[in-house]
Amino acid sequence: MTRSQELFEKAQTLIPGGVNSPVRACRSVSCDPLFIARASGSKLVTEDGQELIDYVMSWGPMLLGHNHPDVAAAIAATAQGGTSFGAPCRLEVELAQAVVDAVPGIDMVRMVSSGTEATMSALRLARGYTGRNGVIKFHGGYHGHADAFLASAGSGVATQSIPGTPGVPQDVVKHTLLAHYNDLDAVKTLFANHGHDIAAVIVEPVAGNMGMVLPKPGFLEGLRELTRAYGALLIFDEVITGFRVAFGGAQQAFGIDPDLTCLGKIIGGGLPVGAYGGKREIMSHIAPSGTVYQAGTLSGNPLAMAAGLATLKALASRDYAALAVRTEAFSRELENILHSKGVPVTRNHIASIFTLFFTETPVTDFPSAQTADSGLFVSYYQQMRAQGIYLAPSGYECAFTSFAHSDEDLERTLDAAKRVRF
Ligand code: KE4
Repeated sequence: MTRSQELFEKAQTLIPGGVNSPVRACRSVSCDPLFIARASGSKLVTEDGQELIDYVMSWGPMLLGHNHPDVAAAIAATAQGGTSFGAPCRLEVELAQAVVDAVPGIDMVRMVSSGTEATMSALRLARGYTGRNGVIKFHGGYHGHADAFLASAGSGVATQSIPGTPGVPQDVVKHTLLAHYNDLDAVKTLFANHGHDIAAVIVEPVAGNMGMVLPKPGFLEGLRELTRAYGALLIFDEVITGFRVAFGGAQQAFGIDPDLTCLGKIIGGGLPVGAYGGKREIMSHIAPSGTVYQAGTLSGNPLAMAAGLATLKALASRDYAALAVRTEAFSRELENILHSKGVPVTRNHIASIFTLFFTETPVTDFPSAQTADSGLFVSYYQQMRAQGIYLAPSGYECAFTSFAHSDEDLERTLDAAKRVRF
């Protein structure tokens, strides 16, 4: 047995499925998970000493690359003074300022410890602020695992083909209204029928949990107009896209002004940080300045704030456009290589994010993403992993490049793809 296999066997006796987050179990690709011992830059090293070129990048946080020296130094230095005080500290003010300075739609921000907490809190705020209960989300959209969002969710819910929302009361999800991504007419109909009970629309401005799907021209603008017309809030879930699609997020890239924005992943630099923020007039309803309650023991802890701050400081000077050009060319070449093997492939790309879907159908929503051939994906995943290329173990996730991926990494990945046999 390999060390990973030994650890996985033990883990399964102690942790449900042997993992602390379902998608890591690799069940949909019929593999055992690899246990990672350490990471640096674009590489992971397994407990068995195998080096992998990483395109999961901890599901998005590692845009600088793993174990960036500035981030590691900030964590080490801050830890000398303690890790969590349960009281205000300078670093949370500094990270709040960095987020407000970077994200156009955020005047005021509250730190939490995960993307789930961010979206859950943003929805509660929208409901408290509007006095309404309804929320519109999109099929295949994933906003973390808070009850209200586990209706037709993407990411691990879609990957595990979990039916419905086991464990979530119908009374909760009855307020969750669904439309297909990019289907503005369906949203118009929902507003026409329920408009004055809809507190918010929550949307990934670039979808990342049905695979990567771009908003069609006019879709985000249409959501902005509809929410304004009906007095509902527009919530951008930028947990993936924040600081990745652009330093100011997808809202900066697409020029949309949401009422609330949810962040996570990159703003923690690999430590647990989420955040929700938006217009001052709305955010001021959050306790203790307002009456909408939300709290957290480790929210704003200095260690996580230091990691996030060091990450944003380093990213502020990075050339996002150059990384986008490299990622576009790389993902296009991957698509061409797979096409040359006679398999159907459709590619979606923006910035440092892409997904290759094994289908000829253009992928613009969850149903079209579901036309992808999962057998081809599993074969591709397994053969690439055997050659040291670490992809997300699900067709409903994204591939992420980073500022640490070298030309050699990309070339080695293309060479591995050339060796894949279907
Ligand atoms: P967390 O609670 O996992 O920090 O964030 C939830 C979340 C919210 N919104 C979006 C758009 C997200 O993508 C996520 C989490 N993303 C998944 C993968 N796509 C995390 C990986 C996992 O669940 O293990």
